[in-house]
Amino acid sequence: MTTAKTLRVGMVGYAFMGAAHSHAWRTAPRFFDLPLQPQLTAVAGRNADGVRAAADKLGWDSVETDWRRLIERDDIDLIDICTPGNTHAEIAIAALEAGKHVLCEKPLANSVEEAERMTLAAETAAKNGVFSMCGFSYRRTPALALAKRFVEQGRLGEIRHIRAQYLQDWLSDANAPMTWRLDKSKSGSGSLGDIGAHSIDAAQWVTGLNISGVSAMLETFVRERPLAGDLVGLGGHGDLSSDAPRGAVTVDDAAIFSAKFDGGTSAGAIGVFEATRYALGRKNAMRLEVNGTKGSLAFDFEEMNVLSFYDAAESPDAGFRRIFVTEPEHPYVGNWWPTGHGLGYEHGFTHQVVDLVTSIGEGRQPEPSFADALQVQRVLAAVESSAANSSQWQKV
Ligand code: SOE
Repeated sequence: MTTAKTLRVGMVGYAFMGAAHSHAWRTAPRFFDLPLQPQLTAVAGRNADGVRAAADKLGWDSVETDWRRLIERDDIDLIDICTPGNTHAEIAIAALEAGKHVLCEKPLANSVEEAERMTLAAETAAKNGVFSMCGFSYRRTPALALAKRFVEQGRLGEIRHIRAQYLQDWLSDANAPMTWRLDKSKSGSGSLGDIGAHSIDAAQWVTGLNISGVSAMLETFVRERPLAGDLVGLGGHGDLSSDAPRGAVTVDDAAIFSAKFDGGTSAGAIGVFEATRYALGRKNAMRLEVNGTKGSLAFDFEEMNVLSFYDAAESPDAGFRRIFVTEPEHPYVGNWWPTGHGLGYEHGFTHQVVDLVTSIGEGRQPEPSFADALQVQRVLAAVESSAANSSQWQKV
């Protein structure tokens, strides 16, 4: 029996991300020793039947139909925000002002202005031991965490090139329905913020370098799609009749940009980024390649348990070595299965909970902080502004 104190969680939203977070809250204390024991105290959603069904399925003790009630409740310590971006700022700031810790899905907000207000609220709350974190969950993929460890150990030397792609294909069907992810007023941007934000965060985090300027291009291939009522989740393939009412897609379908990195000892690093949901056959190819003066590393989430590493000190024909990141000495892995067995998509969210709860329990600011996520938001804004100005160079 555990003697750990509790951390009572109230989650807002219960679709794809809500399910992933629920699984993480339930699972983390079963595989990791945590200083606080998470409790799935309440979940909030506007649809009374929907939120009740989600609570039963995902394991929450009670429901609310207004997120404000979660914040008023004194039996809740942390608010977990799993809703579209247009709601993040209001919920996060209200929660922090009420003294509740916050976990907020990515991207942090729909604008730099919102992200700045959230960061100010976060920094004020942190002075009173109330913490916040943004959910860039890919940081917690063991192979990417190992990549960061290699960079910190100096095994890549000085960083020259960063190549980041995030390729999916779930929108390639022109009849796939409209979802909130395609509505700028809800999502802020399209592929850029939904998946490109992950690449930006991962590239900056793994290398320890920040993007200082960009030149960008955005494209929307399909400008109208069938309306799909209250559809949640990603949407999938369209089986709606061709005369179904259609709605305007107001976000980018694809984003491409080149970038310059600042900071660290590698003032000269340059990068290329690509994010799209139209790369047929690529399902969740979140890829990162880094070339340094001593070696290179490459990662692809479609083979998430592998990190490829090239060490220039070895014979040139040794090539890239495929490291199976499935061993107890690798980040997070020792708490799971016997050597060699591998992990999945959901583990990133579980590790996110582990890191968050550990930081809160130890009274430390968790990472990525809202300030870290604000830096990503500034890059997103610079990309949009460059693209709107014929790819003109835009400082971040
Ligand atoms: C959809 O493109 C999506 O679910 C993103 O919203 C997530 O952040 C990413 O993990 C997978 O793809």
